[in-house]
Amino acid sequence: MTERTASTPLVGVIMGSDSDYPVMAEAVQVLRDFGIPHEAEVVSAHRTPGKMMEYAREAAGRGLRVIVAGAGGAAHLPGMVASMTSLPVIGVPVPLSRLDGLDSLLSIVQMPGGIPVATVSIGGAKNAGILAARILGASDPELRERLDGYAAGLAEMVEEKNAALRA
Ligand code: RP5
Repeated sequence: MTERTASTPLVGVIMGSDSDYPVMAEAVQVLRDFGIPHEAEVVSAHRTPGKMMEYAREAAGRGLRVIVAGAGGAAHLPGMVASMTSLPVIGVPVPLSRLDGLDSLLSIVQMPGGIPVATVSIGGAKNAGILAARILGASDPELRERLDGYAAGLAEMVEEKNAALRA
């Protein structure tokens, strides 16, 4: 699966397999909702290592500003990509059926000093998308306003639920 928005993508969402897409789709959805140009592509550390290297090395030059990388099991993709680009990389541990994602989490989160991956929770692709938006929002006041609006909407939702509890 490959997805690319019309204008130059700012966020690259990559995943080790198309079987990761049901999880990673939440990151893609967030980027769509915030109107952030993005692309989504399967790039495997183990099955397409050459493509992974090319993707990581060319990402900044192509205009990408953040990479969201999801993988499951022996989840080497986010760390390997982070070792070949200075763009911020957000890692999403994708849960597989056997170890519930603990293997994915530990594979992604324990990076050696010097090569950071901002790891979200197991299956936390939604937060990965929001974090990517926040990174871009740091230098984009208009996007930051939309992020503030989103947070205000969450607070409102909680209060609506409280009102329903009190009714
Ligand atoms: C990882 O292996 C992928 O990220 C995926 O989570 C896992 C299993 O891949 P498939 O065998 O379903 O293609 O590299």
